[in-house]
Amino acid sequence: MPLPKVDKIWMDGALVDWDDANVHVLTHALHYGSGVFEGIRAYATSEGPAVFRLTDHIRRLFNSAKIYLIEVPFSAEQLIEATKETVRVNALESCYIRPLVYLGYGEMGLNPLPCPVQVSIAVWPWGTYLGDLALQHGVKVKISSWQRPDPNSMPPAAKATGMYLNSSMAKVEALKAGYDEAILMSPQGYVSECTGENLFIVKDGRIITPPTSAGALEGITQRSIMTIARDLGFEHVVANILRSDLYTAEEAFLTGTAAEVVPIRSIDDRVVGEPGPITRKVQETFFAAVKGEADRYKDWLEHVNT
Ligand code: PPE
Repeated sequence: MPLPKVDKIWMDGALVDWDDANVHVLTHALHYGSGVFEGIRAYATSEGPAVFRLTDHIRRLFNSAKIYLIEVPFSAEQLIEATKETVRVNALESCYIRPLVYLGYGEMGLNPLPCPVQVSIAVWPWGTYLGDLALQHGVKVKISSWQRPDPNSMPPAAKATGMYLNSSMAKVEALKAGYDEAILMSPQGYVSECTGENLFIVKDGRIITPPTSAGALEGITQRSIMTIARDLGFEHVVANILRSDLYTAEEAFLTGTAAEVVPIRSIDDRVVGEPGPITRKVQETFFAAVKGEADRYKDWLEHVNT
């Protein structure tokens, strides 16, 4: 589906027209994947558009940059304000938000330190990432032949642009084999996560999600789901999961900003089935939270008009 255009994109401190938000072909990040980014969503609420956990996302962006020794030429407060401004000027009630910090044009070669650091924030309307049917009835997933990189090869904790070649290969492999999504394992043989989502299973009534040490990104949706699980009184734990645990899970779902909360209906053709009661309950609570319909989670919403 082509990207729906909006009016303005924030680039290095200024709002520019969508069609003018371009870079030179010798931009370092195009050649070496030297960038870090975030995926954030703003939702329509009764008090206008609100960005879900914006401060947490910007904090993770700075941590990703720190891991790669990229000095962001703006403060977190400036990027938070710039994000809100970009949503506001485009008059969007709800949207996806893509802040990107990347090494720009001016130097080539593998030493990134002399490169200029550039920052952009784009927003666009983005509906359900895996489709409406997926949200209701779940997706078919396949364990990938591709693994997540070892944390000493490429740190999965940093949301770096180059890292996503790994995810893309797993995604394409799964799609070509007739599945919707892939699960990647860690080099140590534990379940890591999906291509752009964290993974949860339910076993013996307990909600389990893998740790960062198994190659998963510290997901902000994942963390929100753990809080929701706690508040709903469900037993929940961050722990290593084996491939066989996936095959015998009572329920399974994936979480991410783009994907939101999506049930899994089968894993490598082992049927999990229609979404179970725990999946339904956390999914329903998550959607109430992001829309500002759950008082308990109002702190997660950062309104763009205030
Ligand atoms: N793991 C990976 C590898 C990942 O990329 C994401 C987000 C997550 C887990 C979930 O994290 P969080 O969004 O904080 O709950 N993936 C972003 C990019 C997806 C894309 O297609 O691009 C996202 O969901 O915005």
